[in-house]
Amino acid sequence: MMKKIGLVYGGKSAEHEVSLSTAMAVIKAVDFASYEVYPIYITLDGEWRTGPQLTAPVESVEQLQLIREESKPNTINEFIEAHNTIQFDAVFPLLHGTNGEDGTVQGLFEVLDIPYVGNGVLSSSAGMDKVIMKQLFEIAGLQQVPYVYFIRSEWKNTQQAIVEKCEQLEFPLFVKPANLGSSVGISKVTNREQLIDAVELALQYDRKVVVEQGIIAREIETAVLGNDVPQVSVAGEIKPMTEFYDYDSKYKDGSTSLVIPAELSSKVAQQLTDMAKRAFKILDCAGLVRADFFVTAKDEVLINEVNTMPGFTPVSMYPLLWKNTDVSYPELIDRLIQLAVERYEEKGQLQYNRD
Ligand code: G1L
Repeated sequence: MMKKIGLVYGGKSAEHEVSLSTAMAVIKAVDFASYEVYPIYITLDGEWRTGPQLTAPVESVEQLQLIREESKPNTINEFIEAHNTIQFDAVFPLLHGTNGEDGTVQGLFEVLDIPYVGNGVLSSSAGMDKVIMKQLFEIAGLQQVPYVYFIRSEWKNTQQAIVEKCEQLEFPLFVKPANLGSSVGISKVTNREQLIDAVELALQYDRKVVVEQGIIAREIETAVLGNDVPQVSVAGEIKPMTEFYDYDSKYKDGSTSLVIPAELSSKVAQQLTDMAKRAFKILDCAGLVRADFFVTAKDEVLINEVNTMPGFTPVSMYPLLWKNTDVSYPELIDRLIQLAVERYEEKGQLQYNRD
């Protein structure tokens, strides 16, 4: 039986273009003999546009930027109508940031009773808040870098005390808005004066700020795939390519290289696998997650964060880690769809009160 899948991409986000290229990559890889593929484009203005079934890969991204004769109000109806006629077996939320990976679009799919790929509402929103994530990791007994967090009103009322608490960590410190997937509003600081400026900047992006102790360590990542019994890939390393590697080169130039598999002792590799599974479990993840770690020169393993919607083109870390674990990109897509269907069916068997 042909499965019907919807790709939801675009979105009101700075990552609009990344989403489009990800949708292109998925379309290129998907087996058109097994799947009916339907495009669902969200414009930069937040308009939802559905297109006719795709029966072959598209030539260019422009073809994915579906156009409409006249603009309609309340366009989410178009998507709901499409589902009513098509009955998607699963939809892919290929979206970034607000309304994409923060759990809100997943909530829409829940309300509409549409099966979807990847993480649910809880893991998506918990994964978008760095502080909530750290607190859950703490409960799971996962080692991480020391940190301090606070909200805007606490900063206003007790700035001195917060600064002192931050200074109990070791400089350099990283100051980040708690609530963002991307790197805006993040600073590396080496003294009190910079710290105060950085906090003011971060508070422009979120009411909650986290200050983390900097660490000299290798950056190692693993890919997790599954639902109740997740599998973990080999580990990969993000290596700086220049000697003068710093915060800017990581986030701005892209001057890093990926080494897969990462060179690690079997003890560390085992620890990464175990920690990735525990992180997946404590966040109640589904489908997939990329788990990011620090490994120090003394082979201490600390969890940095998990990404519930990792980069997902064939040259992104997550798919590359699986490729090196003998799961090709098209197989990965099949597996994620299968996991979405399994999870939806299991949920359908639950009893709800007074329904
Ligand atoms: F649907 C999956 F598989 F769960 C999924 C969804 C979204 C995997 C990866 C992503 N990632 C992205 O959509 C993005 C980070 C490229 C957004 Cl622009």
